[in-house]
Amino acid sequence: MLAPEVEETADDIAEMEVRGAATIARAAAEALAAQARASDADAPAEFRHELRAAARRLKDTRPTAVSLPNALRYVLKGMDGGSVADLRASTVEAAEDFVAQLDRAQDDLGAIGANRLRDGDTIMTHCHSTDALACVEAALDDGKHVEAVVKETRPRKQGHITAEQLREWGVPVTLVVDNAARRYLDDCDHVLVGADSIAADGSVVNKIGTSMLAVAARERGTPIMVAAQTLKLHPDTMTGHTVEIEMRDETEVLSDAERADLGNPDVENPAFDVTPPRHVDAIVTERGQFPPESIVTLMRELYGEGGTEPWAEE
Ligand code: RUB
Repeated sequence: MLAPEVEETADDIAEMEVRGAATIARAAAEALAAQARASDADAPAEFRHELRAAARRLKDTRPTAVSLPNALRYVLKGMDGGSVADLRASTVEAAEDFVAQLDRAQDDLGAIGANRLRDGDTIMTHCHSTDALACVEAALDDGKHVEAVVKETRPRKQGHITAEQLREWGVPVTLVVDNAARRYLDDCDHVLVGADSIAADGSVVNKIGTSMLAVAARERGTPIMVAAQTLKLHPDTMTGHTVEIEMRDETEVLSDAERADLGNPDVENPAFDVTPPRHVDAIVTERGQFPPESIVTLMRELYGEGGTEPWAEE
């Protein structure tokens, strides 16, 4: 039986109460630990079966952020032992290790990203990324003054979360609608975004609108920096798989009543897009910063030749 925490976490991820690739990964690892603690399995096989079922329930919530399957993979690989007690303890420990690593990676990445930001720089952000904000936080800790132009990020307006966080840190923020980005790029020294997945060729999958911003920034000569811990590297893309782009409910774009008023046009709501590597200057990870084209070397080192599926039914 699935633990209530697993059902709650899966619903929260699907409804975007829990959102952003790193936060989703953390919640999924913690949900597997909750499943391990709650399990009343009598036999090791039954325990493993339950954990795999919980992982599948969590994985099927949102398809684009690879941090989610990477987190599940990490925890399930740590599940080890010949008794239910050993399996439980090792699963909980793996989940705790995962969360600790995630925090450490974000701190290390922040310190590296902060080196790219000079005192007095202005950044432009899109969506809300904890990895990207870790770079700003580290720059502020270094005593640098940073200002921000924050894109609203339709349709879910995650830019508001970014603005609120930056204001809490005392950063001067100018919030603009997405369509105003190009006008303000001349005032910005960097575009700073996060990622949901990085493909083997260095393509960056992130919130819808990132690629349009990157094209405009290239044209303006504004460097584009992607802050993405290695948890965002998508191992399946080494074997030719593409990253699935989530299509969300159209009511996030406009209500049924508004849609009816417009004569019921078709509406599409892709949540993410793909920015090609030639539009990205640097991918900043906890292992250093990389030109996008070289990220595959790190991917191979960390993930071997591709992703495994430890959650599959045996
Ligand atoms: C969030 C988004 C973020 C990345 C990185 O999309 O695109 O830029 O997930 O975030 P959504 P982080 O709001 O649809 O989940 O750096 O926190 O992992």
